[in-house]
Amino acid sequence: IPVVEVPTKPFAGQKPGTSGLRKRVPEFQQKHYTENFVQCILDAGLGSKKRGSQLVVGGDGRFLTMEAVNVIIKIAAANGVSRLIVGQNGFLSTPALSHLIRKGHEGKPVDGGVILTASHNPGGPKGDFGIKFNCDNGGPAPDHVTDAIYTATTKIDKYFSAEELSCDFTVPGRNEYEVDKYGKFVVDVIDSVNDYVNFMSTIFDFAKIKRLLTGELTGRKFRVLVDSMHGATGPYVSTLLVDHLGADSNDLLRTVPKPDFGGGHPDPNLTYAKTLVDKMKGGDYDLGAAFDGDGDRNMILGKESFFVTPSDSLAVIADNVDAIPYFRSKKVTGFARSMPTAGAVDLVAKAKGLEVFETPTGWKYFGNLMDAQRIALCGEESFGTGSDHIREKDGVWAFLAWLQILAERRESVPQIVQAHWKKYGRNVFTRYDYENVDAAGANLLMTFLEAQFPAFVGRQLSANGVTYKVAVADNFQYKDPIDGSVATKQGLRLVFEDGSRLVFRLSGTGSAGATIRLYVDSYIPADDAQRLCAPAQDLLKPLVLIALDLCKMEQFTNRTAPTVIT
Ligand code: VG1
Ligand code: CO
Repeated sequence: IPVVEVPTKPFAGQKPGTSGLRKRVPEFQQKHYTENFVQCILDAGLGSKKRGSQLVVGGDGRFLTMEAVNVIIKIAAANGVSRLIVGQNGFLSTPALSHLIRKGHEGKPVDGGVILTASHNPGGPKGDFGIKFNCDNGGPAPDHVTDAIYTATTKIDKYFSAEELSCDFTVPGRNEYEVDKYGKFVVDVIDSVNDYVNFMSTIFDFAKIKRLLTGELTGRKFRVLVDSMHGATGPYVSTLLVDHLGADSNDLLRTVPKPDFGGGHPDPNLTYAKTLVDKMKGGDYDLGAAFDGDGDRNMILGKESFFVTPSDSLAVIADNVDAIPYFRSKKVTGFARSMPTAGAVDLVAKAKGLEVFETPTGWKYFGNLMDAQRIALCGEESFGTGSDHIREKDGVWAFLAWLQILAERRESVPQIVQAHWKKYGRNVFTRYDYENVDAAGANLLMTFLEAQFPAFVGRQLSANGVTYKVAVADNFQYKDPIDGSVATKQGLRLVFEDGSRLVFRLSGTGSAGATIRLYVDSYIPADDAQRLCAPAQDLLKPLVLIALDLCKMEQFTNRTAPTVIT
């Protein structure tokens, strides 16, 4: 098969954001657009390891996946990559792909992976597509790598392609080709689900979870309701829950992955997973979960739709690590959370005498800490929870972790969470998202707010008769304790004297316009019986009002209400 050199020109804006390059599908469909980016991933992402490398390729099955896999196969072959491990039909959840990288292939290490997803963003012909490069540790490329990829996209003048190579990756099995210049090129098409399911069986005690679900453990069936939102988790969840754990397949919703997610917005939150929230309210189910498009996010609900904030979910898992066989078999050294995530896990770390780290938003910042074995468990308020079993957040893993804890404790979700608050106090959290606002207005809001920061410190701010005094006002900066790299401008942060916080950020995962995220959290001590279990929106109302007033939200965005409240 000949290798052809195709002349091309740079496209503006191929800059990876919080998690890969995400754009509208038509943008990716421009001639050479996808090819350019893939060539730059291979050159800048792999560097001197490109020739002879092995890569895993797959994604959440969204519109354009098949075309993109074809492009990757042809360009990889023409660049001297020796082998691609491709999920059948190009399908792999993000956590499953991370695992496949770490596992190695037929005894040889894998050098990285390409994930085709725009995660929680809608899909379809007018929706979003995305491409993300992961490194040989299984995790998203760190900033210096994505910066190098971006720089390459601004200079590219040609890419290489084995145009004539055609590979049917709908059928599992080995495909071998002879490529000019490089020789043998292999595409191994693998079952998308098996490896991940087997891996989960080594992390959790399936027999015990099964006894919980079937009722053997407590004398009463434990019912789960799971919403895969037509994203990547469906096949994994069906195999795990029905084939291995004895759940009823009728209790698994939207398990068939669809290129447009059935027209939905595959983001597992209270707004976009409302069907699940409503069904859980009936009280028939003990545990509810929803996952995003690529399967790395999770929302956890208890009976009657008791909402577990992701910040609390992380803390509860941290407090109960001993319930999970995987953690029992290793030394748990520390935990981490992203900066906007409420600090509930910090209190658990303190009680256990472990380290805790506060990182910028995005899973890539946890990688070094996990590789250095400083943390075993981490999470983000954006429905991301995971551990060092892989280097991505893992929705299905989080759900299994909850099941394992529930099997161990034999209490309900609300009982476990409320007991946690009574032990540690409660880190009440809410997030307001203003999606798709005008980008100019959003940028002005941030500039306007930051300009006032120096004057904020020491000031008293009040709303609804409650007053808070500003202790810190800054733009969050993070120095990686492992490699010393520094990430600046990671979010505007106001910390009050009582520890309450307001954080303002612009999203880095959108494809058009801007999304403003306002994060609010406050601590209620364990002995404040009156407020401990009150609704979060009531407890945080004064802080929200202060925040909206300070940033002049309505003036800058013309929005009187957020798109999503968590
Ligand atoms: C969002 C979340 C962040 C998460 C990222 C990727 O980023 O806030 O916590 O890591 O999405 O998640 P941003 O920049 O839009 O706030 V996923 O499931 O979309 O890969
Ligand atoms: Co995701």
